[in-house]
Order: sequence, then C-alpha cells, then structure tokens
Amino acid sequence: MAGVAAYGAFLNNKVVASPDAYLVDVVNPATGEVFARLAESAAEQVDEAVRSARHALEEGAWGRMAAYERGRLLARFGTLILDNADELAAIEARDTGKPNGQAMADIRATARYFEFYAGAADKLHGETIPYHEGFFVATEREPHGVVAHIIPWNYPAQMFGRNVAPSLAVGNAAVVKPAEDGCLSVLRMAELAVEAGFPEGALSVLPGRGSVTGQLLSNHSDIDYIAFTGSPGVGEQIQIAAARRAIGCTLELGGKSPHLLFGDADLSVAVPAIVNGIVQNAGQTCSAGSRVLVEHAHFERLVGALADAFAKLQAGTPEMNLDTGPVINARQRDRVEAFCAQADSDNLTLIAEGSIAEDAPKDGFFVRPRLYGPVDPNNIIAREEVFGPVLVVIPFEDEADALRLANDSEFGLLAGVWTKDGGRSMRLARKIKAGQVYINGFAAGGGIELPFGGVKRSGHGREKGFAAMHELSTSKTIIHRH
Ligand code: TAP
Repeated sequence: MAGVAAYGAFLNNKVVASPDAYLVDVVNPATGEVFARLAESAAEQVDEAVRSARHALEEGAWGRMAAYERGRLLARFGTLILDNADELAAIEARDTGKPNGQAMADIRATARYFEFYAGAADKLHGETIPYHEGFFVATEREPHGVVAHIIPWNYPAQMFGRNVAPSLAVGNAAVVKPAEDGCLSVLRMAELAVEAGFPEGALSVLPGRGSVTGQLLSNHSDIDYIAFTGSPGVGEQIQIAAARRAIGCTLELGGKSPHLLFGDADLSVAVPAIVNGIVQNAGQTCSAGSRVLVEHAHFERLVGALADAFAKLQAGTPEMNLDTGPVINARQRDRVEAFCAQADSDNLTLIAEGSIAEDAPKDGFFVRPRLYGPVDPNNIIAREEVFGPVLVVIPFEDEADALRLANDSEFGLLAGVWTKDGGRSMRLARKIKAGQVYINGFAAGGGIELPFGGVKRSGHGREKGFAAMHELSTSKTIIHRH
C-alpha cells in the first residue's frame, strides 16, 4: 500500500521483516484509516528470538553482566524514553487514539518503570538460613531465563515498561509479543534499548496476531516463563501452555472492580476519582472501577453527583484532548455497544450519558460514556468486563451488604472504599477479595512501586514494585558443608 509505513520484528537489535510475511493493517482508531502495516512474526522469527535470548543468557554479554550494570542500562533506557517522549507520545496517541495528555502521561509512566527498576536491580538478594553445625546455607535469586511477555493494546508503552523493566532488572532475556493493535511505541522503544546499550538477545519484539505469533511463542519449547496480560479466555490457554511444560506464568486478566460509596464519603474527591476510574482510556483499563455500590439511604444525592459529572463527559480525537478518546478498534466498539443494547432491552435506566465531540471523525471508533442504574447485580452488564466507558450503579443497604456485593464477582483486581469511618474502611479493606484496595482514593493501575495483580478470575502473580522482581525470578538454595 503506497505511503503506508511497514514495520517488522525487532531481533538481534535490528528491526527485520521477512519479505513473504503476512501483513497486519494498523488502523488509527480516531479516524478508521490504515496508516501502517506490520509484518507478522512467523515460526522462523519466534525461533530466532528465543534462540538469541538463550544465547544472550548462556554465552553472550547479558548473562555475565553484574546486577548494577543492568541497572545502569535500565537507567539510560529510562532517560532515553523521556528524551524521546514527544515522539513516543505521538506514536502512542495515533496507534491507540488516546488523548494526547494521556499518551504523554503513559510515556512518562513507562520511563518511571525503567527508573524504578534501574535502582532496584542490585537490591534483589537472598537470605542465609541457620542449619546444622558444619553447614552454611544461603538462598540466591536467579532469573527464570527466557521470558515470554505477551501484552495487550490498552496501554502498550506502559505494559512494555511494567513487564520488561523488572524482567531485565533481574537478568531475564525478554521476548515481547505486543498486541497487533498497539505495538508501534514498543518497536520504537526497542530501538532506544539498543542506544541505551542492551546487548543482542536481551530484548526482542515479535509483532503479529495472537492466534499466530502469540501461540507460537507461548507454546515454544525453550521458554522458561510466561507473563501474560489480557483476556481471561486467552489467559486460560496460556496457563495450559505453561502447565504442559511445568513452567511458571503470571496472569493479569482484568476485572469488574467495585467502588463502595457510603453516605459520609467526601464527594468532592470521590466523584472525580470514580468517573476518571472508568472513563480513563475509554474504560479499557483492567483495573477500571466499573461497578459503583451506593448506600441506598443516600442514593439520590450520591448518584445525582455522578450523573452531573457523566453528562459533561466528551469523547474526541487525541488532538482534542478531551475526557476520553475512541476505543481501540471496530470490534471493541461493537462489543461495548452490544452491552449497552442489551442494557436497553433489559429496560435498565440510563441515568446519564456523555457525548462524542461534534467534529470527531465519523469513522472513528467513539462510544458515549454511560451511567446505568439501579442495576440488578445479576445483570450481565454488572458481571462482565465491558472494557468501555460504562459504569453501573448498584444500591446496598449496609456494610455487610456492600461487602457481599463487592465480593459477588468472578473477578478480584481492585476496589475503592469511600467513607470517613476509619474502622469501617479497614474492616472492608481486609475482607474484600481483591489484589489492591484503595481507601478514599482510586487510581486505576496507578503506582509503579505498589504490588499489583488479582485474585480469582483476575489472575495470579504480582506485577510492579519489588513483587514483580520476585515473580520474575526464582530461588536457589546453596547448602555448603564445611
Ligand atoms: P486478548 O486476545 O487476550 O489479547 C491480549 C494479548 O494476547 C495480545 O497481545 C494478543 O495478541 C495475545 N493473544 C491473543 N490470542 C492469543 C493466543 N491464543 N495465544 C497467545 N497470545 C494471544 O485480548 P483482546 O481480544 O485484545 O481483548 C478482549 C477482551 O480482553 C477485552 O474486551 C477486555 O475485556 C480484555 N482485556 C483485558 C486486558 C487487561 S489489561 N487485563 C487487556 C486487553 C483486553 P493480538 O491482540 O495481537 O491478537
């Protein structure tokens, strides 16, 4: 296609594309236009990435590098990401449709991952263990080896940072399979990794469809660990692929995260945080707060405040920099609209809805933010992850009822508790089944330093903070009889 840039795999520190590769169209979600094509990584490129990663670990410079030296490279990489933030944010905004401000915030957060793990690289250590007379026993942390990182399209740059920074910090060789809908910033950052000084094989990037490249990578016989972020359905396949070879995996599979909004909450803080928590990134955030449980006795006042905020929301192009951009593709738009059509046919009350900016391109994948309620907790829209800017309101009677509803979900990623009663918030925080509980605050996915991950169908394993370094490494016990 004339005038359309072509991208390929990043292997052995170069972008390469095989001439007979299947080409994936890259579509601008704000306009619906194809602006680039990706050469899909086939078996040959997947094999080469894994071979090169193994070589880097066992014979190359990477496996011999001291932890502080890896940290230095990560620090340089973080600086290069910041130095190139304007370019990277522009790539991210065009590829995903995010408002420009959000795209820039994402790139800065990506750099923060490299900064955090640069400092942490030489601070992961084992312990000494008292044992019998005549023995000295110590544990060491070791990298898993070749790690497949399969990441989604909702925050391509941040997901790259979240996965790759701790993985490289502990000394793994990372083979990344970005989503076909969000891999251009990842490919550009891979080039910056060369500038930072990472040796060949430490990092590879394999664009391509999940059903082809993703499957080839996750079933490869020479990978040592899989870190996956995406849908529960594919997560299940990843778990099975890992189980077949008895290797470990981390699954981060999204959620249906609740807010528990009590009558005594400070609405000046709660309302913007709750609204932002579902509208940010057009609701395509694994930790989006997509259910708001509202104290029945204060229903009108609490929901009225949310409705006022929702009615003002606007979706538009990255350049318009409004509350939200489009969703990622036509399939995702149709999925969100199908949930809303079902809500209408179930006669759910649409309490408030936002709008699409008048001059937004008609072929962009925009959806209006919507607030529904009161919604029966068993309705499909209250149970399934919509992955769109759709918030449902569910009333509760008392603290026990709020807790029961919060835990009445197959997911368990995040929760937000909004009350001035400190005893109540701590009781709830301890009993809510989720990986993270915010009290009087909510930042979907926020906090690079804070362990993050799910329970139940939201997955297992922890990302971010030091927890990610433990997850991405293993322990060896050395028993020395002297
Ligand atoms: P997935 O299909 O799960 O995509 C996530 C990643 O896995 C992408 O890189 C994808 O590649 C890859 N993949 C797909 N099939 C694979 C397979 N069989 N083996 C190995 N890798 C595979 O998610 P989606 O279809 O893009 O989104 C569907 C729903 O998943 C969303 O509506 C949302 O509910 C949920 N989701 C959750 C998250 C988070 S952060 N938890 C993120 C995205 C989506 P390609 O995309 O290139 O095919």
